[in-house]
Amino acid sequence: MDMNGWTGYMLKVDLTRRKAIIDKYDDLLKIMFIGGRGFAAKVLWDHLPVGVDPLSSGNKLVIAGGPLTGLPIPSSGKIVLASKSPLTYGYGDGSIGGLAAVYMRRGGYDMVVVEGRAEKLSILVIDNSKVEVQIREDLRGLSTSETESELKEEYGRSIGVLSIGVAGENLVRYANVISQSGRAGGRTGIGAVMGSKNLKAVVFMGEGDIPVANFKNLEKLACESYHTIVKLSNYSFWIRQGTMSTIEWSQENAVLPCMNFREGVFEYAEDIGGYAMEGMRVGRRGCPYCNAKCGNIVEDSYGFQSELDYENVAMLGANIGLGDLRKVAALTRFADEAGVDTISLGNVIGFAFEASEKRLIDEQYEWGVFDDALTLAEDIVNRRGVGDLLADGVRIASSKIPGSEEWAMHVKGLEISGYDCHSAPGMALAYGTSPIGAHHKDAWIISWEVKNDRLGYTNAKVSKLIELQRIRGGIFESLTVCRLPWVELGFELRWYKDFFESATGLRLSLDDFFEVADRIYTLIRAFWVREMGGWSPMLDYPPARWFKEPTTRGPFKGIALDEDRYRWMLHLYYERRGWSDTGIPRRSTMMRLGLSSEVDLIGKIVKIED
Ligand code: PTT
Ligand code: SF4
Repeated sequence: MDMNGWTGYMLKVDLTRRKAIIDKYDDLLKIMFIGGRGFAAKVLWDHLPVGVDPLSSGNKLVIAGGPLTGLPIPSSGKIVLASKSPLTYGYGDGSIGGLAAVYMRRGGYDMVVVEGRAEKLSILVIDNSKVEVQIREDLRGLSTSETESELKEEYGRSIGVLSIGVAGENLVRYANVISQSGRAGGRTGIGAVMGSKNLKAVVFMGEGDIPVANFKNLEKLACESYHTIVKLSNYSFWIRQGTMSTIEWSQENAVLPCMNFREGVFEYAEDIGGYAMEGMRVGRRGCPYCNAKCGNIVEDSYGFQSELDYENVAMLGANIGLGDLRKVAALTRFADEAGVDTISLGNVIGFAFEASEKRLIDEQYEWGVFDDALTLAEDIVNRRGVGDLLADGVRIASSKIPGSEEWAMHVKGLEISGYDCHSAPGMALAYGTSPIGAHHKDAWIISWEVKNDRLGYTNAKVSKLIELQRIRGGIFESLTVCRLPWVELGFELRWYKDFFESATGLRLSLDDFFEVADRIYTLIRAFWVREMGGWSPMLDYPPARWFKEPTTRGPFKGIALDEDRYRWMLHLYYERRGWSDTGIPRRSTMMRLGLSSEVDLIGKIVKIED
């Protein structure tokens, strides 16, 4: 059966042998996993050797789109980048917007899987069905924007580029991948995986048509949906501030991380918030096919252009005590050029500042001092001095700095994104159970929690969390389109069912999509269990600081998480997911979700319950 929406092809590239094969993949994958994250999880499960070193040539980089990626509908220019993570040693992925998504699909591929290691620094050029691995030592040490400009000079402007900076080349474990000077993806260390493969960049060119079941209908829907989006009530404010208004929201609700997540309020929040940004803004950027572009461009303290989003400012501003937005922008630009994740970088700098304050390291840093932060960031991406240790992330660094474990702010090795959870148990559980480590992508439950039941540890929160994971981490990551029109503007979910039907010819209900989402979550959990050789609920806990050290200021002063009640919610979460008390998927759950061959393998590694 020919199915539309998907091209049906994957490109497999072996960098060691400099060989590429175009392969038709099994149709069943489309129905069972849809695309993007679903495809990546299945490919990594099926083809990655158990226990592989994430920075060895045996690891694989998966670049995957879904059936809506690159179609002319709102915010479809996104792809998933996935690998075994060098930061967590478990499943890792990230989403990145840009022309790479569009040209990969127009070039004829739903996914590209890269394995091996090039002998010398190389680029991968995918020009429709012509694929080439080129040695490009001349690009070594170039920033991501220099790399992209150089490649545009050579290949023209109609290309999509994914590139790494020096952080990826130097195997900083939280190096990410950058595109179009401000699109950033793969905070789980996908940039380091590319670096370990000597892969400086991937260039996509594609002129083909993406097969669609009912193009007329899709066109009509696209037209209606673009019009609908601009009429949504929050649209004009979103266009003004994008994610930056979350700074004020987080401050008001006392969840803005401050001083390495000690507090949830920051005295200079107003100076780094959405309104301050508006006064400085010189432009707006974003992803292809989006009419709600949210990348805010400002001039940094050196006069260069930099893109500001909430996470960048929360983590490289409030969390390190820096209240000057132009200087925060300079740190963000540094991160973009070096190709390092701003969230982890903000965590690591906060961690180092605290270690210095407590005299656990010899280096002297001070909260809020820009020069200290920049020097440290430079040391990290170049792996110099203490930067070498910090380039491995807070989990590894804290294991070598006695006395720092309780305030190494991570879950499963991935540093926490921008929400303090002393007084947000639902968000703490979202971080605890996210399938990649502490990231808000899968469930930004905090907005619901603040409105509905701030401090409760309840059944309803667990249900809401799973619902959000199914929609955000399941539907959006597998259709592989941007979720922000839905999250921020209230663009309704029903549109995506209609887009899906026009693209593929298949009508799925919300419950059908949820089943796919549950399959993906369970497979990813099985992957973690396989790679860890077992599981402990402690791996699903947030850091000790939030339980043991109440905040000292703001409206929730004196509050900390309650460990017993957190444990109760976690166990309820396991039960709802059909996982055992120790967090391992049950045999019956895996069978129900059609993961029978996976059950056999996992059963050889750990004892699984019925
Ligand atoms: C994402 C994480 C985020 S989430 C931000 S800001 W955010 C940080 N941005 C960085 C950056 O910038 N430079 C840098 N060097 N590192 C950065 N690390 C951080 O990375 C981004 C938007 C945003 S802005 C968000 S929430 C939404 N995320 C989506 C998602 O995850 N899936 C999806 N289907 N749609 C999404 N839409 C939104 O995309 P990671 P982008 Mg990103 C400068 O990658 O690894 O998932 O980490 O993709 O194209 O930049 O768009 O307030
Ligand atoms: Fe990209 Fe922002 Fe548009 Fe989403 S809303 S597609 S992140 S520009």
